Amino acid sequence: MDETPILVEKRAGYRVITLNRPQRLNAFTETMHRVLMAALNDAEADAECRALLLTGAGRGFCTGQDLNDRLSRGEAKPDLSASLDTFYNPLVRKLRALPFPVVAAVNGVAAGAGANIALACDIVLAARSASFVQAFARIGLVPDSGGTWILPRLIGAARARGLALLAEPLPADKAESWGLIWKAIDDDRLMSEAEAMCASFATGPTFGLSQIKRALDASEDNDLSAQLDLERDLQRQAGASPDYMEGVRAFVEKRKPVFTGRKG
Ligand code: T3D
Repeated sequence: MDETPILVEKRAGYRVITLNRPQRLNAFTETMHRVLMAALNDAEADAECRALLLTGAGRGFCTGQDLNDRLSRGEAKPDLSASLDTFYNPLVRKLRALPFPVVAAVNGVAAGAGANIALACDIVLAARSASFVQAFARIGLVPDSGGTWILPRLIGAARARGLALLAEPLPADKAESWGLIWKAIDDDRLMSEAEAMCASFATGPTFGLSQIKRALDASEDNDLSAQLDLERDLQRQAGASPDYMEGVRAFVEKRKPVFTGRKG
């Protein structure tokens, strides 16, 4: 079952990464973590890759840690902090830091760390049949993979507490109306919309987009004054990029810009 826990497809300017353990609703094993991280590093190192689409095979997106895998190792009292340090935390940091947009196409249930990995992506699209479950409380755990950080920021304290403590599924439409995700989409249109979005990002001003990611991430910790300084610094770099000049010229010449995505 685990021969290819991750599928990678190269498209023009972007990659599609599919979590591929459908019989377990794409729950994570250590092997899958390692293969996924290698795929993300490979995409990052490829100058032609300007966007990433993350989705799941079968009827689920991802249900977090594979609980069978943990039990089958016979670990009576596993140190879960080691699992977070080695796998989940580097994964969330990597997704946030990739220098291009990451789109999650949540094709089905996203539970436990699977939900929070989806929410760590820059744009979250979800099939209407999908749901988000902070399943951790059902097994005596704490939401991880950034869940306790991102939930209150996206949907406020009351809803974050409800989701985390009750561990009830949140349907995609409600996730959209709460502001947890960008958009819920009819199931049969999810992948085409997600691919169209990535194709558009793949011809976008990638360096500028990466600076937007940086600015928004930093705003979570900065006060207004520090953020104004950061915007100034990032704008200096963005304004020195060829894509800025191309964007301005294209506007004035009333044509579509042709962006290189490069910094300089
Ligand atoms: O441990 C560490 O390293 C620390 C890090 C922890 C991070 C975490 O993510 S902890 C949270 C782990 N995840 C969960 O607790 C979710 C477990 N899954 C579920 O609660 C349910 O599967 C769902 C509510 C998500 C979906 O339910 P349903 O009824 O649609 O599907 P199902 O029948 O439960 O699942 C289908 C199959 O996938 C089933 O196998 P079977 O019976 O057909 O052989 C089920 O056991 C398997 N499966 C689903 N999720 C997992 C899983 N097997 C192992 N681990 C899973 N996480």
